[in-house]
This record gives sequence, structure tokens and C-alpha cells, in this order.
Amino acid sequence: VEASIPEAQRAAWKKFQPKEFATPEEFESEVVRHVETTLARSMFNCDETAAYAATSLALRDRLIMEWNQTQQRHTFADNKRIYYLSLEFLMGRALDNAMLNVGKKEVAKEGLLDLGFRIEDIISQEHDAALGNGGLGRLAACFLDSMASLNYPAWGYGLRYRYGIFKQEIVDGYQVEVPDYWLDFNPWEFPRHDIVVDIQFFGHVRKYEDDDGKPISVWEGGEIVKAVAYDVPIPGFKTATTNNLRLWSSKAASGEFDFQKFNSGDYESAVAETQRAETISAVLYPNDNLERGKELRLKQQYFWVAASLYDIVRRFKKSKRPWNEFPDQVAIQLNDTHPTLAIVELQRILIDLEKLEWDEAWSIVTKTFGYTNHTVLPEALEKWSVPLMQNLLPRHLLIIYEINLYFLQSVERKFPKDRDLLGRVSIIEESQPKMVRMAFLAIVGSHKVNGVAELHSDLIKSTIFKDFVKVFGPDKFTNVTNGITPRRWLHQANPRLSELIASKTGGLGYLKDLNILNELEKYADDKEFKKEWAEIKYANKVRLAKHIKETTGVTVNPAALFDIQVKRIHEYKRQQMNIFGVIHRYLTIKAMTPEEKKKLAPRVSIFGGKAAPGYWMAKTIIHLINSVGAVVNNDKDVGDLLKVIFVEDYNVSKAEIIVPASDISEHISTAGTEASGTSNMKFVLNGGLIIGTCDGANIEITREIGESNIFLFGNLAEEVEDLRHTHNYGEHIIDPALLQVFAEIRKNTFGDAESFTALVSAIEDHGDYYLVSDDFNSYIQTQALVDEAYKNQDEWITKTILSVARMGFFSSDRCINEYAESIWNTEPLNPEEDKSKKL
Ligand code: NBG
Repeated sequence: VEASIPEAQRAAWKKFQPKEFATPEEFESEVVRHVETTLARSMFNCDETAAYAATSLALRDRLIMEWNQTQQRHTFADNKRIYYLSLEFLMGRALDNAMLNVGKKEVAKEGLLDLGFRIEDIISQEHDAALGNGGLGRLAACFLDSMASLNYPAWGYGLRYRYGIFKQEIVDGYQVEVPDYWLDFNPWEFPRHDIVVDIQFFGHVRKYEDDDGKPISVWEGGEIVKAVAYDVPIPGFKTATTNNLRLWSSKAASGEFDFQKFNSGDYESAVAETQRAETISAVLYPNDNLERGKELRLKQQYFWVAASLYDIVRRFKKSKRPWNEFPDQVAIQLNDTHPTLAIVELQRILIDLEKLEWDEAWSIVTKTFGYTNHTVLPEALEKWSVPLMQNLLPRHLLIIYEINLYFLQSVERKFPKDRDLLGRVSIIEESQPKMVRMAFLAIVGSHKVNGVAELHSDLIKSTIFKDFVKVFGPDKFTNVTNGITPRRWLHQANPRLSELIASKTGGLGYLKDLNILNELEKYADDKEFKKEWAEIKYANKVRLAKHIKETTGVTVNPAALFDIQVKRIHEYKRQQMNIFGVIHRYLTIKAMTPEEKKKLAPRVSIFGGKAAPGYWMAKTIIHLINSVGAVVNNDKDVGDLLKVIFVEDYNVSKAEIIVPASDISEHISTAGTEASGTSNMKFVLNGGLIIGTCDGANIEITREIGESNIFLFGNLAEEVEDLRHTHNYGEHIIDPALLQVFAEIRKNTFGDAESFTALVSAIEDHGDYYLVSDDFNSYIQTQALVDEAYKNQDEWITKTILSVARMGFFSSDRCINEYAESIWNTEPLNPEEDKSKKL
């Protein structure tokens, strides 16, 4: 059916196009209209929740207009589009970001005041969109912001989980998980009930030959689940571009079948089927850097990938171009291996449905995909059991076997008779049961593979993917160091600092070209500037201290050194080393004379982060932190010299309060384990220094900001293997200061020592895999250097200014431009048109 309005009637449409609000009054009228009509409330029952709802709806109306125009422009231009496939998008709150990006915050602020509300109170009503675990999901969110801000025609594709990452509560020092039902009211999504895709599972493959004797495979039977699209507008910063994030929600395919069951009185099983279908998009798996091989997870992956590819292919087919132009029109980036089935699904569409020859199809597929690896940790590398896949996706398994066959044949041709090599690179692992190695499939099916920081990209080439470098040559592998969006992580989280920077660098232009920060170098010794700089840091610490008081009841001194480690709790990230260091500090203070105490800089050790619900060791670390806090915070001998805080339920909106308040933050993973880290970049960008290991992006941060502005310690990545070997087969000597800490724990100083046995014996008895003991001495020595450096506030502030000035490289804009140039081969669309929008 032709949906387009005939020319003759279009004048009426044009006349009644919704207008954007330019003044506070226009904004107010929109808010009042939404309160009274959309929400069916009035001035007599409009609380902050309702005011938030109406404000968001008013903003959303405007975003959707820009979204529509952007999509029309992109369709008309018909350029290559980028599709970013990610099982996680850790977006956080949308309102403040939307207001800032479209430049309406001031108007909204005034309008809201007129109506009786403070804008901060309204902003804080919003529930975080927490569809991710940690760095990987937040990176995807930063990328969406950059792609829109840089005018790339780009779509994100993900799952619309009904439950995001769980909410963490701390009860008696232990983590308790509470479900995060976040969709009660979500004004930022548009259900597209007309965009529904049928997704098939199970069934069998029927093979026959067509009239020309060509073998045909048909995937038949099984069951169908519906994927419904929900669209989330992604406004760029001060551009005309509003891109789209499409999230799929699962729904039962209600049809004759259900009705038959229903009519025959089998109501229960009809309902059960509906629920089973809806389970697919119900919940985000709460593991960071860990894969567990659950069938429902594989269902999620295929459901999301199949719906997204259907959509992408449909859009391409509208252009009526020949198939060989597909890779010129479409770039698909795989965020980790979670969407790897997309490679197989596209091959299936091309050979089974579009009837292309295998080779032609495969050449299209490999030109289309790029794969980003985010970890070398073995427990995080995805593998799926062959029997599981056989049952759920029988046609895909056959295609995987065929891909593998042709791939291994090509390896055999290149390296004849190297059978070990064939076994090592095979996509199928010959184990019991056999497993599909998803990373290998992703490498074979993509034209580029990238790591996320220099060290990490080197490591994947020399360790887990070494054989593939031999097979494909080194050029297939590249590095794109991660980045963060300065819009959220500076302008939004730290408005006063942003304003100060703008006042010295000629406006907000630096948020579009972060290298402009360089101009701050000339203020590194400017007295007035430094005073303001320090005042802003202090105010941010006061804001965090207030949050800590409200949520934990503990009073912390904002003049103390704030030492922060917030991230997912994981043994490789070594929060255990941090808390052992805190215990060491506590013992040191207890042994000090009053004179010595006077010389020590007071410190607040702040922790935050979630443990995966099934990760018992991580939960034990949280328990130890809280137990140490309970003792230290109430010890009169210690007073302000040391406080230990665990911030409950660390998430994106809490990060926006925590990150600007650090003096020092900890990024202390065992060298070679943290692929990049991104909060390290956020902390430095907000005028905090780092204590860290030579790992991930810490190395490049050091190169950019200078060695004298960072506190590095510990063993290097190349030393790790040997140290582990010595622990297991040689003499394993444990650091004496650490032994003293263990002795104190054993005295039940922090409650029943038995609760912490596993933490201690991982080091003493089980080989200390993460090298806590090896790095402990260097860690506490370096912490002492931090104490000393902090005493000289004047120098400290200079260091932080210089660091911020040199952080331009870590903008996710730089990162996206690198992807576009070296992997996607795309360019921004109409970069001129946003020049009209004043910064
Ligand atoms: C994480 C790494 C981080 C990195 C983010 C984003 C996974 C599998 N990897 O170091 O642990 O910063 O990815 O690249 O979650």
C-alpha cells in the first residue's frame, strides 16, 4: 500500500509540522499540555515524577522530529550505514544528556522554575537505563553518542531487556541483588508495533536437489517467536543528527495455533508458551568478563541477530542495488563475540533465501563484518556446545561446519601437513562435547579484528589469536584504543569544570574537538586559574560526601584525599589488593605516634561495584571491604585519617557524581588482564590522578599525560607468566607486609576470619594467580608516594591541569573516526550543515 501523502495534500502537512520550543514559555506550554493530556493530571497533583515525565515527553517530541528528518536525509542520501551490534548498551539517564545535546537545558531550567520545579530534582527522577554490565556496555553507549555527534549514519541494535543489571543492596555488609524493573515509565522509547520479525528456533533441515540438480537446504518446523522493534532516539551534540538505537523485544507468535490450544481448553499451556517467548528478552545476564553457555543466552543472541539482520537486509533491498554492493552500503561491527551468529545468518540469507552461490555470498559476508575483541581472559571467551546449537539452530550449525571446512582447506593449502595448526585454528573444538569457538568464527567471518588498547591488541596477536596472524597475515589485526564521550563525562557530570574550560578555550567547541584542551597547558601555573580549579574539585568532593552521608550515614572530610576504585568486582581487577592495602594503612596508623599522625594526609578509601550473583569470591571481597569499614570508621585512634566507604549500587548516574570527586583513582589489574579500562580516562579528564599498573589504556594515558603525572607500579605483562610458574613450581614467598595483614584478619579483627579464608588462601595456598603478593610491596610504596605528593597541593593541582590538557586523544570521537577510516570505510554525512548550529 502506498503510504505517501499525494502532492496535492502535502501543503496541509507542511503547515502543521510541530514547532520546536525556543523560549521558556513555549517549553512550559508543552510541559503543561503533557501533564494535563498525556498524563491526565493537573497542577493539583503534579509531583516531581509527573514533572519529569512531562519534561521528558516535551523533549522527546522535539527529538523525534529531528530523528525523522535525520532518517529521511539518510534514506535520501543512501550512503553507507554503520550498524553497531551490541548485547549491551549502558545508557544511564537520557534527559540531561538530551537537553544538553540539543542545547535546551537553559530554556528547560527557566521553564521548570516558572512551573515550580528545580531542574536537578527533575533530572534525578529518572531511572537509569542499565542494559549492560560494565565497560563493554558503556563503551557502546559512548560510541552511539560520538557517531551521532559526528554525523555518521549509524544504528545501534540491541535487546530490550525487561530487567537490566540488578540493583545492588548492601545488607549486613553483604551484597543482595534486587531485580531492576525499569520499564514502568520509559518516555525514551517508541514501540514500533508495525515492525515485527518472525524468528525461528529448533526444527530440522530438509535437503533436496532442484530441477538443475543444485542442492537446496530448507530449515523447517520448530517454533516462531516474534521480535518487536523499540526505537530510542540518540541525539548528537549540537548537530542536526539524531540517530537510532533499535532494541528488540520478544513476543509470542499468537496465531491459529494458540487459539486451537485455547479453544480445546488447554489454556495453561497456551499461556506458558507466551511466557516462554517473552522470557527471551526478559533479563540481561549479569556477568562481566564471564560466559556460562546457557541455552537461553544463545536464544537471546540468535533472536537479536536474526531480527537485526532482517531489518538491515530489508533496508538494503529497498535500494534495488545488486548484492555485490551490499558491503559498500553496510558495515556491521560486532561488539565482542556475542553477535557472531550474524555472520552465519547473513550467509544463510544469501545462499538459502536469496539463492546466491556460496563463494559470492561469503565474499559479501566477510567484507561486511568487523569484530572487536574485548578480553583475553579465557573464562570470557565464548564457546557453544555443538549439540546445543544442533538442536536450537540446525541450519546454522551446518553452515558453520561448511565455513570451517573451506577455511581449513585454505589453511591446508597454505601450510600443507601442519595438522597441529589445523586443530588449533579449527572453529570446532574437538572436545567432549564438541564446541563452536565463537571468536575464531568471528575472525574468519570478518575483514578486520581489533583490540581496544595498544597492549591488548598486541597481546591478542601474540597469544589467543597467534595462529590466525600466521594464517591471515598481520594486516587483518588492528588496534583502536577506546575512548569516552566528553559530553557526558565532563560537560554533564562536571558542569563547573566544563564552564571554566570553556571560558579559557573560547566556548564549548572543545567538546567537539577534545584536543583543544591543550590550550589549558598555559594555565598550569596560573594562580587564579588554579584556585578556581581547586575550588571546583572541592565542591565535587562535597557533593560526593553528601551522597555518602545520605546513603551510608558515615561523615567523610572533603579535605581528605579521596582514593576511589569503582568498577565491577573481579579478582583480576584486584579490589582485594586495595582493601589489603587499606588494612596495612590502618595498622600503620594504629602504630603511629601523635606527631607522626599529624604528618599523614587524611584519606577516604571509596569502593563501589557489583559482583556477579554467582561469583562468590567477588562477593567475599565486598564483604571484607564493608567489614573493614565497620571497624576503621568507628576507631577513635584513627578519626579522619582513614575512612572506608562502599558506595551501594554503582551505576552510570552514580559514576557521574563519583568520577568528578576523585583525587586519585585505582586501576590496578594484574598486568595483561584489563583490555583497556575506560573509567581511567574519565577520572583523569575530571582532574584526578591515577595509581595503576602498566595495563590496558593506562599505558597510553601515561604516554599522553607524562610519566610524572601518574603513579605506576607493579610487574609488567611480560613477567606474569614466569611469576605464575614460580608460584606453582618454585618457591612462593609472600610479601611480609601482606602476611601481617593476613595475621590481623586471622585475629578476627574484622569479624569472623573464616568468612575471608578463601581470599587469603587464594594467595597463600592456591598459587596467587593474580599476583597480589608480587605487586603488594610496590603498591604500598607507591601509595606512600601519593601521600607525599598530595601534601604539595600546588604541584598536585598543576599535575591535574596538565593531565586534563593532554587527554584529547581519549575522546570517543577520535575512536569512532578511526573505526570509520580503518574498518568501516565510511564518511560522515553533510558535516557542513551543523555549522549553522552555534556552539
Ligand atoms: C571489557 C574489558 C575492559 C574494556 C571494555 C571495553 C569485556 C569482555 N571487556 O577493559 O574488560 O575497557 O571491555 O572495551 O567486558
